Amino acid sequence: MTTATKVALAFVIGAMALGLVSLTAVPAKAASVPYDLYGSLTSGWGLTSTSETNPGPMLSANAGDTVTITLHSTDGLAHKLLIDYNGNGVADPGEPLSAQFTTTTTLTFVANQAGTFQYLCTIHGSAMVGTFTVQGTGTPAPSDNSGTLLIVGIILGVVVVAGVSVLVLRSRN
Ligand SMILES: [Cu+2]
Repeated sequence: MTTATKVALAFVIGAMALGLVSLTAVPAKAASVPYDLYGSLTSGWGLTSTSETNPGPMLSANAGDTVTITLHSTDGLAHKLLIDYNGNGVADPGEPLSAQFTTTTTLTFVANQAGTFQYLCTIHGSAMVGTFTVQGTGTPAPSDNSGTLLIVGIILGVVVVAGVSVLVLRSRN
């Protein structure tokens, strides 16, 4: 094996190692986060029908996750869940808001803002509140782009390694 071949081989092994590193560096795909949330005017919110408190349980997600909250009214009264991003107590455009429900309904939204927020029933206000926390930057790369970014990164790496290898081989002739 010539020295040039050894150098080229070393670069190839290096490129494979870089590829492995870039594989592990790809961020986790956005997850689906399901919750069941039970509510009543006199008891507040709970993850089960028998554990309602006010304030209710802390709900959490990572930025970019799709959150699905299955809502249940345990007192037969009408409720309406709001994730109150700006904390003003009323539903604003862009804030997740469920349909009004007396039995059950489902609220699905993408957790696109990082931070700690209050959730509440817009009908019963401070009698039915809780905390919703979103970890992360709030501007995650779309999950379906990570594969493309990885491939582009590997191609760039191979091109750079090939170029350097050619230069090294030429310098030895
Ligand atoms: Cu309510």
